[in-house]
Order: sequence, then C-alpha cells, then structure tokens
Amino acid sequence: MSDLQTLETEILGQISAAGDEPALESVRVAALGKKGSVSALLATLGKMAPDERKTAGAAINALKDRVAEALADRKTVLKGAALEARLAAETLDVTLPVRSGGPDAGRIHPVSKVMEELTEIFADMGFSVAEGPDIESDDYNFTKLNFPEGHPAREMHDTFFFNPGADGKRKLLRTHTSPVQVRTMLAQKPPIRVICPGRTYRIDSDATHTPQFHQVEGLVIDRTANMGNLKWVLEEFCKAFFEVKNVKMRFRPSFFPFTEPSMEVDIQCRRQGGEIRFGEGEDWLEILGCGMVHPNVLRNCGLDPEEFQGFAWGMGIDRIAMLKYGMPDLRPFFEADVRWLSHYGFRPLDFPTLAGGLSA
Ligand code: 2U9
Repeated sequence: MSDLQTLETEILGQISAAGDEPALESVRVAALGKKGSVSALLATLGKMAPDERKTAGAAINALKDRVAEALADRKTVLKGAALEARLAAETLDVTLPVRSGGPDAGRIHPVSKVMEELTEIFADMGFSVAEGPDIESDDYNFTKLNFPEGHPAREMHDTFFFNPGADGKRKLLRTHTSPVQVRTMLAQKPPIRVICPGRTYRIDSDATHTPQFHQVEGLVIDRTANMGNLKWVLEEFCKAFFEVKNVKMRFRPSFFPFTEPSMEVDIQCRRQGGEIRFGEGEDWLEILGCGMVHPNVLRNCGLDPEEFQGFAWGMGIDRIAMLKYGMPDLRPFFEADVRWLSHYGFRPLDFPTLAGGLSA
C-alpha cells in the first residue's frame, strides 16, 4: 500500500471512530488544519519536479477531497444523533398534574382587587386614572380646595404634618386624594374625566379607622356637567360594582368645603343575620359623598366658573371592599397575615372585566 493510501485509511478510520462533533473537529484539524498531515503533504509539492508534481498533486488533492467529504458526511450523522439525544433527554410529560405552590400560591389583596374593579368600571365610562404624591403641600391639600386658613375643617382632618422646611412651610401626608384633581385641573384643560384612587392618611385609629386608608375620588369638568350626570355615573357605578341589576340610591344634603351643593349618598340594602345584600331591602347604607365643584375651587385651579362647571365624588375603598366581600374588620387589611390573605385574597390571574364578571 502506498503512503497516501495508508494515510487515507488511517484518517477515514479516525473519522468513523469520532463519537461526537468535538472529536471530529480534532480529526479535521489533524488532517486538514494548517499543520495537518494532508496539508504537510501538499506543502511538499513545491519542491518536486514539474512532472512528479502533476501526478502527486492530483493524488494528494483527490485524497484531500475524499477526506473533506468523509468529514462532512460524519458531521451530518453526528449532528442528527446529538439532536435525537437532546430530544429524548428533554421530553416533557404534558399530562402530569399542575404542581401546587409557585406563582399560583400568592393572593391579591382585596384593596388591590377593588381598585382594579373600580378602574375597569370607570374606564368603561370614559374616565382615566390620575395619580399624585402621598406627601403634599398645605396649598394643594387644603387651600386650593376652599379650606380657609385656620378653618376648623382643617383640624377635622386630623392631619399628619411634617416639620416646617427651609421656607417655613409644612408638608403633610395627604388627607384625601383631592390634591390629585387639583393637579389635574392645573395641568390640563377641560373636558376632564378622571378617577383618583390611592393612599390617604389621617390621625385616627379604631375598629373602623386606620391611620392609612384608601380612597377613590372622581372629577368631571366641562361646560355642562350637572347633577343629573353625577347621579347617573354613581348609579351605574354602584350597579356594576355590587353586581346587581338595580339599586336605589338616596341623596342627602351635606357639607364639604370643596363642593356646593354637597350630598351624602346611601344605597338600598337588606341586613340579614350579619350579611348585607344590595339592590333589595328597606335599609340604607352610606357609601359616598359628592357634589358640584365649588366655584372657588374652579377659580383656584385656573378655571373660570362662568365658563366651566363640574361634579366630584369621594369614597373609602376599604369600606366598599368590606361591604362587597363581607369582611367584618378593617384592621387585618394592614396586618400582612398570610392566613387572612389566603382566605380573603384573590387568585393572581383572575383579572376583573366587565364582560367576564368583576369578582368571578
Ligand atoms: C376637587 C373638587 C372636589 C371630592 C369629594 C367627597 C365629596 C367625600 C369622603 C367620602 C368618604 C372621603 O373617604 S371618605 O371619608 N369624600 O365625601 N369627596 S366630594 O371632591 C372634590 C375633590 C377635588 C378639585
């Protein structure tokens, strides 16, 4: 056997013995690489006489081609085998039952759930959500809302004040979300249709009050917004939120500095053995306050009351969550007890939609 044949047999043997792609690559480098055995043979051609170079050159190049072809064939085989092995190793039994725990173990807090529900209901009526800071100025929380300096209504709010800053002014924790509407009116022109859900703070603590609580307020400003529109919006909201076909509402005169006239609103209910049902019965339950925006507030927020008018309302989210989901005590809302949350919380992927049912 010539030297060339011996070399070819040797290399082809190594190629078929290579068990994986890295081993095959080593064989390729040893034969066809810069310092490989076949490349070394090709390098001898330059020193040969022209006749000898012609025959030897043809033979060595043919050897090189056969080696390259054998390498390519083996590579295809090895690639296929590697894929088969991976597919076999990575098979999943899709018929196995879903594991408990994991992301499904967490629960959405009823306050978050009710905020999602409110947003869904009011978004459907054309409202957008506005947000603002929890730390506010006295001006936005009180003065612009028609609470005169030194007015007892400021004290009624039991405000958490910060120490005065370099300018001598005291910042505070907002006592209602109304400063968000003030900011909205200062930043955008009517028509305005916003709801403002968020955290609020008052120095108050008993079975039905916590120092930090949640409110949602709403504001509509345009040229004609009136009490009839206000009544419709609130009735539609109550029907959608409590998931009843009809609900009777009662509007009683009241007082807030920022609205005139002002009203408190009760909804019809039936109390039965510790349970409350809405949309039926002879009892009444107060759920919100509302009114037409006071002309002074419009003026303070850069709007001419001769040109624009509007209505606003406010309600406690914690309270309506307790009513809707039958939670008797407010304090556990803020205690982060997983046992309470696993009982009253909601599954993370059950998003409330009007079409699919809010609390389904
Ligand atoms: C602007 C103008 C008017 C917001 C309103 C109420 C009535 C109200 C309370 C209900 C229960 C707060 O959580 S609660 O104690 N709120 O009764 N809120 S009208 O009126 C506004 C707000 C902003 C610029």
